[in-house]
Amino acid sequence: MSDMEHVRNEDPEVFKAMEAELTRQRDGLEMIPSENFTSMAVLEASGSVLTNKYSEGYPKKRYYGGNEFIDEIETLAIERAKKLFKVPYANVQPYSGSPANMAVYLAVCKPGDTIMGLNLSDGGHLTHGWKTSETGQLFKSVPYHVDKQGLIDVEEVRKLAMENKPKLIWIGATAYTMSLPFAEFAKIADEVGAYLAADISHIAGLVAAGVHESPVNHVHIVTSTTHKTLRGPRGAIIMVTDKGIAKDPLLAEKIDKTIFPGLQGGPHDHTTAGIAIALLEASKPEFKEYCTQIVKNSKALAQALSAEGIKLVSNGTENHMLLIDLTPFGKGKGVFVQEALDAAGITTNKNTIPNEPSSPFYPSGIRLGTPALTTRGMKEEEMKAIAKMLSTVIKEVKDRELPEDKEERTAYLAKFRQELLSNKKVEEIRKEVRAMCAKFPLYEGMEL
Ligand code: DSN
Repeated sequence: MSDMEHVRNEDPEVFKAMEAELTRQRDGLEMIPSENFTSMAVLEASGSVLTNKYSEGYPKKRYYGGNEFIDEIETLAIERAKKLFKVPYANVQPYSGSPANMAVYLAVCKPGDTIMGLNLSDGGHLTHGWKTSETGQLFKSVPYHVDKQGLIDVEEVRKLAMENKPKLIWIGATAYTMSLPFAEFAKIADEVGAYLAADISHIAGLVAAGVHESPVNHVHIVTSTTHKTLRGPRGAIIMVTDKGIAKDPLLAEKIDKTIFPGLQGGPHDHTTAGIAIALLEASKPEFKEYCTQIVKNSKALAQALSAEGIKLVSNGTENHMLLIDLTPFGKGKGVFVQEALDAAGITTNKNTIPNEPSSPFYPSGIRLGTPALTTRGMKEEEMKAIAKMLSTVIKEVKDRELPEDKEERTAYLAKFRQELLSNKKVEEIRKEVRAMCAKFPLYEGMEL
């Protein structure tokens, strides 16, 4: 019997795409560092009857009846988050990372206030004040950068903070491979009287497992998505630390009010249940082993790629992520490498690099990570083999040049994609990828 027999019977079109997506996840190497595979328990909760309920409000303070079991679930999620991250307060209702971060702004800033975050092409996130995000338009954004070694330039942060006296400083990243300097940022934020918020979306699992330093003793607020290294469903958490409550005893209350009724309506209770389960899973000794292996894999991959002559931003990694710098081959090569790797069954994403010489749509880097591969059980041995595959594909397309003219670009890329379909080297790597994936089954027994 299919696990999705009702979808199959009622909507064959959606079913077909779902089936193809399961096959894609099973047969390929998932190397986008912000993606992962949840446990079956998280998956079951996410697709459960909890999606039927309205629960506006918070446990025991709802605007709808019939919430006694939802209250139990949300309370479990909150208590588990507090225990795992050692914080006095958690809100598990944000729909995802961007609304969670927006709630932080609205709880501690007024439109027009100055804020600071890591510049996008230096590895920062859109919601940390980038100009095309509302966060860069509603607030006066002063971005900070990485230095020549690719490390966050703490001296620049200090200088900019002294000059601009921000209300809020973000520490966190989406494309940063080194450990985050929470203590240094805390000194700066305290000196200028700013709120310090850590967005640990990428490293939440590593923090929970003690594999990356926790920001909790240094910052006032912590935000995180729940679906990356934490292996939960697609959602987010906002936490306030003791330091945050000491700065403003009403901070937790303000954040609750900003999430609901300020920004959101009914929480996604099926997601809340998935978050509760993921937090329980993350408190187990196996999760510590898992996160330790993520970083070992990442380091093994970095070492093997460097041995293949592939340049990495900051020359390596201290977390789950690597950022390949393709500029030794020219600028804007990320699109060719991402497309060619896709054709080979290796999913990554093109990404800007510090001092990006091209543009965010045609950037010069490739971002990759090991959380999803590690979930499948892959170890250092596989990382060495994958480094060779990556290097072969990169070298196969490194001489491609993007036409300057926009229309020519589109036509050139369409032709490039077509050519990839009959590229022998890419085809060989595709076979190797399939063979490796077959040794590390994903969602065994799940039938669509
Ligand atoms: N889109 C996420 C990532 O890939 O890092 C961040 O929001």
